[in-house]
Amino acid sequence: REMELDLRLAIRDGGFELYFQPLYNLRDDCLQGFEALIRWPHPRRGMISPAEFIPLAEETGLIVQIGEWVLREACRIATRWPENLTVAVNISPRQFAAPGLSSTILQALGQSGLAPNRLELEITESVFIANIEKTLSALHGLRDLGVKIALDDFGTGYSSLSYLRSFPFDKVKIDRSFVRDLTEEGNAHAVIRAITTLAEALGMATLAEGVELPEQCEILRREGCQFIQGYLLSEPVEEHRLAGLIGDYA
Ligand code: G
Ligand code: G
Ligand code: MN
Ligand code: NA
Repeated sequence: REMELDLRLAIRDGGFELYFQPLYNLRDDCLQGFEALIRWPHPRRGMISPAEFIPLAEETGLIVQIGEWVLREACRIATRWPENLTVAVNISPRQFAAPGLSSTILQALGQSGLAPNRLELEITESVFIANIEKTLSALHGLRDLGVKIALDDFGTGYSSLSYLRSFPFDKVKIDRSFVRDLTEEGNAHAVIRAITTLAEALGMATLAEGVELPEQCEILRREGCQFIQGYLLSEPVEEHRLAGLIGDYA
């Protein structure tokens, strides 16, 4: 397929870019760090969204090489930020299952000099579908490297609660579908409260994704959610625009 060939060329020629979106701490009103989000400026087709090419990269296994680039680049860029800021990197299920993820992470940390606790890995519930025992031992292995682990898109998968109980995630990222409906009138805030209460009881932080309105932010604060992310703060931006955001939110 043409797109697959183009993906291989982009891997070979360094044809991807990382964008960054701020993660904001509502408890102390400080910037926590940024999530790295890959972009593919295609020579003929313009900017291609990861929603379009990550599935193909997963199918073909090319995600492993792309993911290595993302990890290296994200760690390298994060070393230029103030030392209290973290970088979050998405790890797709195939990348998680492939051998060598922890050595890739160690390499990215070693080459950049980034402290392990400044790197946060985002995984989705779908990694648990494979083999729960293996998944848990892989997660503990990653945790032993000193990196943080977040559960991404929480609430969209199957029996989320059993996964929450089986591994001590540092953070649970509440899917934006729960945030979209958040108004004073509806009952969506009750779901947020239930999730933050549960996460807190299990010793995990919560972040709400897709926060677009000040009203949503205030409800989230009130319902005990610690972190937010979304267009209210900023869309994902290029590295050269981060200094401005760091200044605004520091
Ligand atoms: O940034 P955007 O909303 O367009 O991302 C769409 C999807 O692509 C999201 O689900 C996001 O998690 C995923 N994604 C973005 N960057 C990466 C990446 O570097 N690696 C992986 N595996 N997924 C990514
Ligand atoms: O699956 P993941 O959470 O990694 O996906 C992150 C994606 O969510 C990014 O591609 C980003 O473009 C998108 N996103 C970030 N903030 C918002 C927001 O406030 N509203 C909506 N609709 N999408 C957002
Ligand atoms: Mn994510
Ligand atoms: Na998400």
